[in-house]
Amino acid sequence: MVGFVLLLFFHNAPAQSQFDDFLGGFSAQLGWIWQVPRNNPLNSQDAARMGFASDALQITAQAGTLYQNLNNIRNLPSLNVPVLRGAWSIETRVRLQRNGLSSAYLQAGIVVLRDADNYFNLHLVYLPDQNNWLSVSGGHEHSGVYQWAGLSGLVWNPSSGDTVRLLIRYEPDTGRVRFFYDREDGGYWRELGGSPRPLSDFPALQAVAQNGGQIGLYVDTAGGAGTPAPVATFDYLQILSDYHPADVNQDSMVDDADLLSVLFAFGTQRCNHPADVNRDGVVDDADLLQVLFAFGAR
Ligand SMILES: [Ca+2]
Ligand SMILES: [Ca+2]
Ligand SMILES: [Ca+2]
Repeated sequence: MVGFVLLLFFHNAPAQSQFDDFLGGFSAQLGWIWQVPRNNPLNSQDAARMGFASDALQITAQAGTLYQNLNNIRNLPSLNVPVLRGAWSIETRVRLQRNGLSSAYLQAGIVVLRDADNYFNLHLVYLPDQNNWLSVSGGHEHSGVYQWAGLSGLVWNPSSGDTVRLLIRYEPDTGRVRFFYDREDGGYWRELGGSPRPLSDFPALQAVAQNGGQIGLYVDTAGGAGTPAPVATFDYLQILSDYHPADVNQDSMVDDADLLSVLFAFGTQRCNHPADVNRDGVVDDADLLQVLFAFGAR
């Protein structure tokens, strides 16, 4: 019975997770990078203005942005991701302190990118036209042209909380992507106005989902200035995505171990056998071919 339950569990939740709690630094298991293609500098790291609290990544904001052709953002750490599969999701928790900054659309959150001119972001933002109160919104750039994503949350006084959780979640059955935030006021996850949306509404997000790319965290002063500088504090980043179907042993790589798994199970007829890559109830040469064709994929 236990085995049956476990089998069900693994069948229903074949998620490949990238999670970093920022426990005093970046997780060594994850390959964090600072490079942002088409940004100048390519390596965005400015070590003097980033660091770690006991369990959080802190970035002190400075001038520099991905906006339009400016492409000079600093301190944008990201993870390389392969194709996103199944009901993939991206989540973070961020606190944004405005400190001495002048009125500006100061923002911090998740950025999903192919390069500095093709990205999607979901962020916590101060609204200069609304007494610098906070809200949640999104934006995206396609071939260097920035647009508001048409997503909007409630507007609230930052004295009642300057921390949110942000969540992007794909629905494979509908092809739509949904956007949520939790401002930790007891209301839990709220869906943004303008959500859900077809993934194709956001070409850069769709490109990363279908071809792979980078998922990172950012803060942007949006042209504001003043001291002390704003600080963005990221508690964690979590990316969930299904494994490649040919990744039989679910170690995030299609390689000879998966080929051997298919060979050793060759001829087996059983429901939900992991080596039955094409899920037709038998492990045979069709599954072997799928592993071979996917060899090296993540
Ligand atoms: Ca740009
Ligand atoms: Ca594997
Ligand atoms: Ca099969």
